[in-house]
Formats: sequence, C-alpha cells, structure tokens
Amino acid sequence: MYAQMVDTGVERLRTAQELEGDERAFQERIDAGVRIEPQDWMPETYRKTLVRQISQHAHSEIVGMLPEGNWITRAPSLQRKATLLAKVQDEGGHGLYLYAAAETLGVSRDDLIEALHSGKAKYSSIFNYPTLTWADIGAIGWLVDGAAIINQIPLCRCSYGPYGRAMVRVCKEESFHQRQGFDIMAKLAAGTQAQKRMAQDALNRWWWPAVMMFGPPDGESVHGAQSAAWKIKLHGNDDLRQKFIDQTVPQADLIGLTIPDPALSLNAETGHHEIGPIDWDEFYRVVKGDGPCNRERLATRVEAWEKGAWVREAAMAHAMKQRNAA
Ligand code: FAQ
Repeated sequence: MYAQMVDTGVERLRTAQELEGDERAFQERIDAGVRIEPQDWMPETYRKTLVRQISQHAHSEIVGMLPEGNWITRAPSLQRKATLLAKVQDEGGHGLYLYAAAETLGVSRDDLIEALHSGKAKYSSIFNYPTLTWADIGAIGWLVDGAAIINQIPLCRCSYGPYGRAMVRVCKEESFHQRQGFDIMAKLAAGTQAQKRMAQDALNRWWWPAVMMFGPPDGESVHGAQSAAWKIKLHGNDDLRQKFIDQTVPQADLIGLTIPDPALSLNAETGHHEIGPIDWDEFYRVVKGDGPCNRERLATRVEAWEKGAWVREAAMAHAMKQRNAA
C-alpha cells in the first residue's frame, strides 16, 4: 500500500515499510482497515485533504439547494411540491452534517463559509447549470443524485470515522431523491409529446455535466493516488463514472429517452457502455468560475448569509442568556 509522494524524478508514493515513526504506524492502521478518529494522530496532509474534500462536499450540498429551490413555488402538484421541499431540506441537512464532520478536524465553520463566499473554496461543478423547466428537477434527482450516490456509497467506508458515519444517512436520503427524480422523468416521458420533449431536453442538458461530476480522468486527478492510499477514496474517478454510465443507460432506455451521445455503445466483451469524448475544457471552465450560473450561485449564497445575520445574532444572544442563567 502506498503513502506519501517521493520526489524521485518518477512520481510515486511510499509504502508503509518505507515510512518511519508516527507516519508508518498511521499508514499501517489505514492498510489494516482501522478507522481514524478525530483524537488520533494523523499527518497534516491527511487532515488538510479531508478538510478540503469534506468542506467542498458540504458547500456542494448547500449550493446544490439553489437550482432545485427555484422550483419549489412552481412544482406542478401539491405532492410534487411537498416532495421537492423535503428533498431540498435534506440537502441542507447534509451540508450541516458535513460541516460538523469538517469541524472535528480543527477548522471553524465560519472560516469554511468565508472560503466559499470569497470564491476560494470549490463546490461541485454540476450546480452551476440552470434549471430551465420542471423536467430539470427530474433530471437532477435522477442523474445528479444518482451520480452522488455512486460516489458516496464507498465514502461510507472511508478511513475517517466522522465522514464515513455522516455518509450513511446521507446515502439513504440520496436514494429517495434519486427515485423521486426518476419518477418525474418517467411520468414526463410517458406523457404528452410536449412533456416527453421537455424530459428529453433536460436529459440532453444534464447528461454531460453529470458525467463530469466524478472529476477529471484518473490520469489528471491531482489527489486521487494519495487519497486512495489513505482510503479516503476507495475507487478512482473513472471507475465511478463508468458505474454511473452502466447504471443509467438502461434506465433511459426503459423510459424511452435517448442519451445525447451518438458514440455511445455497449462493448459486448467487457459488458460496459463506452461513451464519446468528454468536453474537459467545459469542465475546467466551470470549475474555475466561468460556468453559466457560478456568479449567480455565489451571490445568492452571500445574500442569504447576510440576510440571516439577525438569526445568528438572536440564537447567540439566547444561548448566552441560557448559559448565564445556569
Ligand atoms: N466540481 O484530484 P481530483 C451532491 C476538483 S454532492 C468541482 O480528482 P478529488 C448531492 C477537485 O476538487 C456533490 N471541482 O480531486 C446533491 C480538485 O481541485 P482542488 C459533491 C471538482 O478531491 C445532489 C481538482 O478538481 N460530492 O451532488 C470536481 O480527489 C442534488 C482535481 O480533482 C462530493 O463532493 C467537480 N465535479 O476528487 C446536492 C463528494 N471534481 O480541490 C443537491 C466527495 C474534481 O485541488 C442536489 N468528493 N474537482 O482545488 C469526492 O469524492 C472528490 O472530492 C471528487 C474529486 C471525486 C469530487
């Protein structure tokens, strides 16, 4: 098993046997499948990697409330509205869980939120695309939550205890989210010609961004090898992406929608679906802040934070009063 980068001209990671002291003991625990808890010794780079990933994940959940939140007032029935409302609230809960998991690593929530608002911290590229029609709500549940589950189920077994435990409940809720999204798409696809066109249009716009959500190809993944060595990531970006494609293509067939990829084919030998080229320029543009909705998403978050200042102040005043009275 690998650990730590070694500068040998050829980049590689050191095995536990090549490490010493605390670092060696740490890697041996990881290799043996022992979970790391907040009070345990950990390399500073492990801590930083977790803070980066968990906080980006938390930000994604919170920013991810915005595209769907836009449709709560316009859901087509009371039942759809109640379901969407519950889903968006769930995403908020996931964000709070994840901020709490990040805090166990010695960072403050205020600092993490400041990093999001100043544009320093990333969040998932997928939430920088607009929700133009009701079918987009179906596409997000089906594709985005579908992708999120595939990425997050392995995280339930990741090496850091608080992160893995948070993921268990998150995955259960994402599973309901995926089902409600697929149900919206299935109903639209079986509806009038106009409804089917709307569903197909949403699939056309969300398919490639969902495929990109898993991150750059393994060869370009900056953190992939080290995170695998530390069992933060149990699968590479490309493996998870492939799993998503293999799972989703038959679902699209089932409801009579077409994946927008003329090169898509099933490789009979491997049993895997092969896709056409991914537009990685688009991915990096969106990640760097130049997607269709990046500016709008951040501005909305900052405004919500500023408008909520009185709630935080009131809660703090109440907590102080309770403490002084005790
Ligand atoms: N967007 O070296 P790698 C959800 C960045 S939750 C933006 O491969 P890593 C629920 C990456 O940060 C969705 N940036 O990175 C929901 C790094 O840059 P850095 C979020 C991305 O960390 C549904 C650089 O590229 N899920 O959907 C993206 O090893 C519906 C190089 O990449 C998670 O966060 C991207 N898509 O692997 C909510 C899951 N991909 O940090 C509402 C946890 C990569 O050096 C509605 N995270 N980058 O500046 C992970 O599993 C990993 O962090 C990956 C990336 C797989 C996302």
